[in-house]
Amino acid sequence: MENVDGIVARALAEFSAAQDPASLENAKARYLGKSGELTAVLKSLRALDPEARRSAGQSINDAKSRLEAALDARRGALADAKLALRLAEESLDVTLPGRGRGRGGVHPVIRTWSRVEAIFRSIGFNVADGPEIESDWYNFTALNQPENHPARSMHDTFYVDLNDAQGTPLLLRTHTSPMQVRYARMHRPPLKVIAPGRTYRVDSDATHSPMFHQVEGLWIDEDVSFADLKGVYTDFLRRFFETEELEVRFRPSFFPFTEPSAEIDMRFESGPLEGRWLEISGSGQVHPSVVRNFGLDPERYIGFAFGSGLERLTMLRYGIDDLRLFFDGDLRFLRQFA
Ligand code: 2NL
Repeated sequence: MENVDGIVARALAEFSAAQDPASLENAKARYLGKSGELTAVLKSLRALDPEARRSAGQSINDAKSRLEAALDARRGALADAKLALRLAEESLDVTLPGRGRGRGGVHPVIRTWSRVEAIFRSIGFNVADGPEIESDWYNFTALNQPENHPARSMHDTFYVDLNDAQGTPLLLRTHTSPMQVRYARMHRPPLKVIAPGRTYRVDSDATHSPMFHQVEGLWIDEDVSFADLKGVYTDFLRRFFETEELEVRFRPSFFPFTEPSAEIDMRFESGPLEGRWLEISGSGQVHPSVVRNFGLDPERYIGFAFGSGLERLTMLRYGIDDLRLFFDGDLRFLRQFA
């Protein structure tokens, strides 16, 4: 039947012209579908006599098989082409050099923090860590700073729009002392602890940042004296700055939580800062009321505390002259410590 050969020829041409599976399946429907051309021819056989119908049916079934085979081949070819395209597009050049990972560095203030911890641990101090959001009792009241104390003013302290379970205001701690109060109330003497950490005050200029780092130290026992404070702190400074050529002096001062109180000054006997007295820490004998707030009898227990700025220690150790460098995030500065 010449008719069938013509249909087969057109179908094969359309199959190989199909560029994607959808057009291929559409082409298939036009020839082999319910109302496809070949299907129509098959239906027309009903009009023929049995003899003619058999031979015509045979050739149509052969034609169908050829078309099915061609379809399968074309489906496979399209799938292969699609895969080849994807492989080409998504190919990886495994010989390219890696992008690498940027190496981080430890911030200079955090370096100081670690050094301070290591030095104090080595002479038997524990390290305490606690909340940066504090109640005003731990931050002020327990430290002998009563309700009308100026340090409690909104101008000096960041208050949080929340109260604690007792209804007293919460605030960002202005020093790490509240942690030492917590520690003292949780442990029995001898108390020998430092509390390094972030602290906050409403203050921002060339020499003050609203967030800064402090380390406080506390040693309480039955017979801890100012001589111990001087010994411990001098040893700390000499080890921190890695020099024995360092002098320390105490100057009378005032803090609400210590009595007597002293400013600690230090002086290098050599180097670029040679001979200049530098203020390095506040300190004093812990006030009897504060010892009582530790839950201890001030007639029996006595000791000292000090508070030093980690930024200040870092600036002196590395010769940094501007506090703001610590907080700008300038990599040209930070990389020098990586
Ligand atoms: C300063 C002053 C100081 C303390 C901190 C302290 C802590 C407790 C009890 C008593 Cl729990 N005192 N800390 C004492 C004296 C001075 O720091 O201006 N530092 C930069």
